[in-house]
Amino acid sequence: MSTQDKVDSCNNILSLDNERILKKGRFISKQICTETFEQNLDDKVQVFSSQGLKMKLGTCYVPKDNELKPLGEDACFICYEEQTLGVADGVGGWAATGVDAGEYARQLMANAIVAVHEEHMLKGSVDPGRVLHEAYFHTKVEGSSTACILTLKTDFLHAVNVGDSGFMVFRDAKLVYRSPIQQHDFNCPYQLGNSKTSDGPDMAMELFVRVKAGDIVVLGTDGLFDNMYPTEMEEILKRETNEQEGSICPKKIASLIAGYALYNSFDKFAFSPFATAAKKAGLNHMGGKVDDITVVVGIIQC
Ligand SMILES: [Mn+2]
Repeated sequence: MSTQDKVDSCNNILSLDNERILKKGRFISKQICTETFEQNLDDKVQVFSSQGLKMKLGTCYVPKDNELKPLGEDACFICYEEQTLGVADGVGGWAATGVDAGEYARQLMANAIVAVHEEHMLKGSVDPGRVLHEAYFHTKVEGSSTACILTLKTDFLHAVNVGDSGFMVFRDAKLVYRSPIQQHDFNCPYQLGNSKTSDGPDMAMELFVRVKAGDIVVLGTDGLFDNMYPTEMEEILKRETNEQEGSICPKKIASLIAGYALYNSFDKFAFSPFATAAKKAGLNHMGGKVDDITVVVGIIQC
């Protein structure tokens, strides 16, 4: 039994597979959780402060084929030192008015990096909610974007999410957690932006997810989640973790997952997650969804 396992079995402060949502004044959460997590979390952090986990990180971005917009509309960042990562997806609808929402997403993520470093230097730890607020208030260009920012604390992930980007956690190549999405309507996610119709960072959902060594975090934009089922990601993880025995490369996994999603996105007959969601909304859509695809993979280690 590993140290982490012993710790978990001796201590039932938090059950492993539980994700708790802490309701704070400035955060509005769509998922209501009545349990109070804060006190337990403090206890847990004190008890295990010497056993911090780390993430090995890798990313793969496949922008849509568009000569006029070679960078696409997604953006992402990794701050390894601060164990913090983020993705953003500029909302494509802006293109009709001549605005490149990719620029909004890129500035938002660039400002998030600055905020992460400031948090780290001034406070010694990173609060993704504050990072999102800082990034939002410094992003002044036109456009709007979804965003998900995630940081690894001692033995849990702390994340904020606006819209339909998000993350999944896999344990032993099985999905154990998936972040909820926020949307106003089918294919119309909550989105940060400076226009009157955009949402603000107060709309972010704040999430806490317990993790342990060996877990694999997959953060992505809807170009990933609309084209690939978790079971398909599990297949890749099962194969890679069997073959590599402990020396799994996060960049390779990110590339394999992004490649698979890309393939599905061009399949005109696939019953993709996007097609399933469309059907639920009473719409007809066959096949995958052609979109920018961003995948960030974090492999949790002792
Ligand atoms: Mn997208």
